[in-house]
Amino acid sequence: WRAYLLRIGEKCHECGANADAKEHIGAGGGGRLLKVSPEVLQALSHGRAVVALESTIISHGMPYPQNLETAKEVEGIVRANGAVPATIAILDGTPCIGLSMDQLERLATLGTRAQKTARRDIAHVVATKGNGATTVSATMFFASMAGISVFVTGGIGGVHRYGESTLDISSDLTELGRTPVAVISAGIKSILDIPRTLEYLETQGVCVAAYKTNEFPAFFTETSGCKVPCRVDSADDCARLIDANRKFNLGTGILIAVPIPKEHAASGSMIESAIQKALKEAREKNITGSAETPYLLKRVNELTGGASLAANIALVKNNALIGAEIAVSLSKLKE
Ligand code: PSU
Ligand code: MN
Repeated sequence: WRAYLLRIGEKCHECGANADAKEHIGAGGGGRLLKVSPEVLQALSHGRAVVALESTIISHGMPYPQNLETAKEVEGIVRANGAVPATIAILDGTPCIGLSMDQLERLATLGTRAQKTARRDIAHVVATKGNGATTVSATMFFASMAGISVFVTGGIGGVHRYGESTLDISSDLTELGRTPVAVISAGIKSILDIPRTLEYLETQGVCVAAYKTNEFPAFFTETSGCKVPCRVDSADDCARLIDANRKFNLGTGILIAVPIPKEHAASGSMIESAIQKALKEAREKNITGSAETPYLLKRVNELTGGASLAANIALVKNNALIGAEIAVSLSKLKE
């Protein structure tokens, strides 16, 4: 393992080619703070396609062993489509970009004993040498630091229902407003307030694009009733969007929302009623803050007899396929 990336123009020890990774991730910058896996390091240093993956979905989003199987399969799909997967997590206080199979297994078996790590938790987890599973916000932060511009996940956080009084608004949204990484997701769950989430993203200056549709998808279902301002119809469309965002140094993220594949959309009304029940329970048990999303995911899966988990796994895999295509297309644009 090498803890830094090559500087621009520096020769790679393994293949002799000149590196074209951004200089700020060289030895003097973030590189010293991150542990980048050899495979990811090679790809980044040569401008090849890399896809960042989050780890809260592994520790808190799915039960063991489906979480480990899914994490491995998702990495396999990214590879099969020409990109290098970089799962991101903090292990023993060190942010790791790209995990080995052992590390992936460790995270999957730690489960909720790993700390759910959003941006606000990064300093704490590092300072205490803890194990942190990064949410979308923290994963975007580290991906950006390492020079990775495409990130695949299942769903992102949003404005919670009644967020206008609780102020429970996921830091994923503010991160999208300040970090130039494109996030490929299946939209947000209807456990959240979708219209308010889209309003909030607009305020944050985030480009929200829907893939092959005019409507923002609602995770388990293809539609939410909310229109998006931008439609993309191919990986190349997405790459051009990311490229334009970068050229103008907008500094903001991009949310690319990919609807769950038709054949996998579990019965919408069944899941919706489970969501209502889980929401009611969460309120009765006073489960709030960062504990709310993991609780709701777990309960909805129990209430739907596993149908929501199966749908979740299917959509993450679909996102991985499209995300890899986008990363490949982007790496060709950069050439
Ligand atoms: N939505 C899902 N599955 C998940 C998450 C969200 O369908 O696993 C995780 C992601 O890591 C996301 C985080 O970044 O939950 C948001 O948590 P919060 O609402 O506490 O910001
Ligand atoms: Mn929250």
